[in-house]
Amino acid sequence: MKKSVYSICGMCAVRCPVRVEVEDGKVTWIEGNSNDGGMGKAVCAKAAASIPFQYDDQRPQSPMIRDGARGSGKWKSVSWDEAYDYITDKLKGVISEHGAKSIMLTDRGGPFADLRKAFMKAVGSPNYINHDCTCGRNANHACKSTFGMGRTGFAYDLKNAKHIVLFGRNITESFKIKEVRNFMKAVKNGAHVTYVDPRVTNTASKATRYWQNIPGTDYALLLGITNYILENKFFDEAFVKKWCSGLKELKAFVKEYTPEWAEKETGISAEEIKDFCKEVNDDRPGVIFHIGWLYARYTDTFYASRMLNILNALMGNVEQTGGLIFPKTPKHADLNGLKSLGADIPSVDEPRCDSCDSTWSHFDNGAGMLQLAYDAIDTSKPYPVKAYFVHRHNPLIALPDPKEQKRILDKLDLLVSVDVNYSETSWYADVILPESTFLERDSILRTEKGPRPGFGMRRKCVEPLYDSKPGWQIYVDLAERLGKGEYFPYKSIEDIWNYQLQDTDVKIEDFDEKGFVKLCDDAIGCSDDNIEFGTESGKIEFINNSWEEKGIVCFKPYESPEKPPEGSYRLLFGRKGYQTHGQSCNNPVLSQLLGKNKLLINTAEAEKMGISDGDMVTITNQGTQGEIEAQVTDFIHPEAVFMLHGFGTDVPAQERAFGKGLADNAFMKGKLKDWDPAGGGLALNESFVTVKPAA
Ligand SMILES: Nc1nc2c(c(=O)[nH]1)N[C@H]1C(S)=C(S)[C@@H](COP(=O)(O)OP(=O)(O)OC[C@H]3O[C@@H](n4cnc5c(=O)[nH]c(N)nc54)[C@H](O)[C@@H]3O)O[C@H]1N2
Ligand SMILES: Nc1nc2c(c(=O)[nH]1)N[C@H]1C(S)=C(S)[C@@H](COP(=O)(O)OP(=O)(O)OC[C@H]3O[C@@H](n4cnc5c(=O)[nH]c(N)nc54)[C@H](O)[C@@H]3O)O[C@H]1N2
Ligand code: SF4
Ligand SMILES: [Mo]
Repeated sequence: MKKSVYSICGMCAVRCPVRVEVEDGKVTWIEGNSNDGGMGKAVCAKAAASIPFQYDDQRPQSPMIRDGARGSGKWKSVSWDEAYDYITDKLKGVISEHGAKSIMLTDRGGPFADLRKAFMKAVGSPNYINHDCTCGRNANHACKSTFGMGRTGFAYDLKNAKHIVLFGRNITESFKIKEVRNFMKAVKNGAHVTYVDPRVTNTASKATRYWQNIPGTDYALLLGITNYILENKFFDEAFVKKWCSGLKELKAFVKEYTPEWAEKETGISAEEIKDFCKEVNDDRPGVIFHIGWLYARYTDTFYASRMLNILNALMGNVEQTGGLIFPKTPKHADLNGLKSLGADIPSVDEPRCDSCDSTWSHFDNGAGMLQLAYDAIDTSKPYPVKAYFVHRHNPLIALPDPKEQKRILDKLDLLVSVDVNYSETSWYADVILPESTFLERDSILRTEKGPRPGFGMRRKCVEPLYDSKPGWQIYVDLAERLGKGEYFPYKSIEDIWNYQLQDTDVKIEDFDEKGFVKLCDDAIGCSDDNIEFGTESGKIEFINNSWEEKGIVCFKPYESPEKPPEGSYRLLFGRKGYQTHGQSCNNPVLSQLLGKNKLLINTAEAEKMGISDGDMVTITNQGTQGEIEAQVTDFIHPEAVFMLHGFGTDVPAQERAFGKGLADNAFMKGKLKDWDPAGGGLALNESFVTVKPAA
């Protein structure tokens, strides 16, 4: 028997709408859900590789409890009841000794996190935290400190843009499908694209202007650009007058940062900077300065992102075709949204372990800050944190310095990983709970923002192959066992969906036709009426009081990045279009396309050391050494080397990937502590390695 199921892909965090074909209970095909015009039938290679992943035996097949030292790889396969008993026994001990706040949970954030947030609320802990200190936090806080809202509080109208400016936002390789399709439409329409990166990427090849700046100098370049734009009045004065505050202070601050100054700092010529400014002046308001996504890079990246936000404001591109658009929510259609699963659970009146509600109150405390939670585990300050649930998250690859992380994790009484793979963190856990894959499970409903807001549904396509459970079931079961069942009274996913939909006119059956439901027939267009900034003044604030009151300046004087010590290179990283972080390296098909990572090194530098393309080299960072194949290329700045993130796994159960390539985060010793109190993001590109031919 053959059937077609509309669902939501789970092979990366983008979570595209898909259509899946199933024949005799097996998945045979996956493509984009073409009911969604932005998507068409397109999916990426990672989604296609979900089918071999689904039928792979190198993934956890039942709950497992550690049967040796942490990380020893000795496991006992157990029933769900045994695993739950083990976990609840430990949790009850932790709760009676330290209180429920001693439990924390981290996950990958996103539209399905509401369930885990509600679970933590039910348990009585304030410590829900997501992955974002290593991803978009700097950009998020930069947007919050200017526009008063998070990074996803606006969408980019790429398709209609006249000029797209990308600072290391490698939009065609580190992609979202709908976004890259819109980007390519703009390219075809003749839009200008300015791409800045010390490494030539696929996106650089689509650009009309490529700048190879000295690594770590984005902020200098942006200061030079802002200076020239203000000096020459190349900005939307009417918009700024109406909607922005702090122009006078901004002008005074950037006065010294001329294009000529920026040339010396960045290696980009003053003349080219000026030409660029003239071009964006002609192209505005359809100019988009992308504010950064993985902008957890340098100690001043928050300030670079702030300047990108300010440049958007200067372009007057808000709610303009080809600019920044407020993604419309059910509220914009005068309708109710989904009811949060935590809405009827009493709020938790305990301080957060990461102090994002006190010391760090300028940060968004919904997502928290994992590096600060690690400090709490390590020091028991502000209080002991003794139990840690890691859901769809792999900190031992995603955060720097796995050795240091393991030292800290050893202080826990309980570490539980809920994963579909044997991740590095699962392998170090006390208990692995295998979640059913996205093809095997239903998820809670999500809100889909956009010109026509609505809701989306992930539906189970096939029965679980192994003894796994969907995430919603795991948390319902655990809540029940912890005596909190009253807050999670759901017997089925339909109970959850009906709870979420209770304030709307939408029914579960309404999702059958397309896989999603739109709440209005016509797109809600751009209008000044939609403009609503979340700042205290309701304006775009070039100087934000919440930051200044914490003693953090909004206009930070420029400091040059550290030069690599003699014989060293700055370690950069990124991703390719057919990999997802550390989770795809062992995929049966993707591991054949991309079996390991290599070290990109500049040709002239390699020559100095007698290194040829394909040679093995030894890299060292503060005592950590590894061997990797060199890829000698002109396409990288001489001060830097580059490797793809997500390789070099030390988990033997990932047989195809084990020992292949190197893990970039292992060469970032001490970097758990290197983050900017202004933006909160870790400085992942502030590590250096020495390189020499392998012995
Ligand atoms: N050095 C360095 N560090 C980085 C980066 C880098 O490039 N270099 N990139 C940063 C970025 S941008 C990010 S977003 C983070 C990403 O960090 P993570 O969020 O940790 O990475 P992912 O690989 O997306 O997913 C984490 C885990 O989710 C599991 N998983 C996948 N699907 C499912 C599922 O359906 N259910 C469950 N329960 N688990 C699932 C995967 O097997 C994996 O172990 O890393 C950051 N850290
Ligand atoms: N195929 C695929 N797509 C993905 C993901 C995936 O795992 N796989 N993950 C998704 C996620 S979670 C994220 S956060 C995004 C990340 O997407 P991006 O934000 O685009 O980040 P990266 O892919 O890490 O690309 C970083 C680029 O920054 C460059 N860079 C390094 N130093 C500097 C500098 O000083 N200045 C400038 N201007 N550039 C610099 C690096 O050379 C690299 O090319 O990708 C998303 N899309
Ligand atoms: S980008 Fe590819 S892997 Fe990621 S959700 Fe979309 S289709 Fe799936
Ligand atoms: Mo990310």
